[in-house]
Amino acid sequence: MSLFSLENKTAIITGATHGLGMAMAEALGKAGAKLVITNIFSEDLEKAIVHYNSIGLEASGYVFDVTDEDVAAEKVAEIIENEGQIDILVNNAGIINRVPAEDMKVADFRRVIDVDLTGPFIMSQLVGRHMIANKSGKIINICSMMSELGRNTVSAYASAKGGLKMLTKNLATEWAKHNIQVNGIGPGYFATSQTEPIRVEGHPFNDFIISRTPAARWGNPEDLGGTVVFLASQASDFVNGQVVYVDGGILATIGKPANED
Ligand code: GCO
Repeated sequence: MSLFSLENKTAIITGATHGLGMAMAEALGKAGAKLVITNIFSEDLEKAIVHYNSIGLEASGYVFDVTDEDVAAEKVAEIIENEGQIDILVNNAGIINRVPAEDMKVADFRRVIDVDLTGPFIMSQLVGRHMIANKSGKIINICSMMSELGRNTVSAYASAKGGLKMLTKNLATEWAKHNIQVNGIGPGYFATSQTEPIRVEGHPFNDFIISRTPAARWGNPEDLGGTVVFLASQASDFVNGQVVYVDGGILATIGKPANED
């Protein structure tokens, strides 16, 4: 299993104070990585660090907004000074705003693009320069079903996540020569706080997702662990510019009529 070992590696995971980010950070930590967690909310970050430490994982936290390039530059420099070489960057921090396109405020659209697309660019550039100097690195961008598909009310999110898929391919193209692999993970529909409003019992979306997913269930955050460890490890050294969809088969199928099992 040494191909998948992350011993002596350090990973930055943005926004990993709950949900999918936390589950992925735990998987990286259990594979041996030292964790560096960022978030804009210091209280959430403190709680998350206590949680990571309580399950035996080494983790440190840095409070900043990934969309603020000047602050992010200072913080990334501080992280490198304190933690040493950064081997893995997971661009996980993201937001969603569900509003019909005809009603969405331009400022709200811009904010989603800023957090979900420009933030990963800023972090990739800052950490990427350090990885270029080290001649090695793994960058993992957390994409979405919405990197491929549209859905009512998520125009900003789909635009950002579609863009993030292309940023993944572009950075892979530019930085392969520096031995940096840039890949994405596209989670399907997962049971997290982000999907809680559309997962409640009786909500039509809940039944829709279960019938739309060949695996016939919502994903559990732990379902992402194997993929993130693979993409962070030596096992994926010749995998570059791919988005791995972990979706219970959603993107493989056209779906089925309501009356079919
Ligand atoms: C939605 C969901 C999605 C998921 C996920 C799908 O409103 O459709 O929240 O956007 O969060 O990204 O892959």
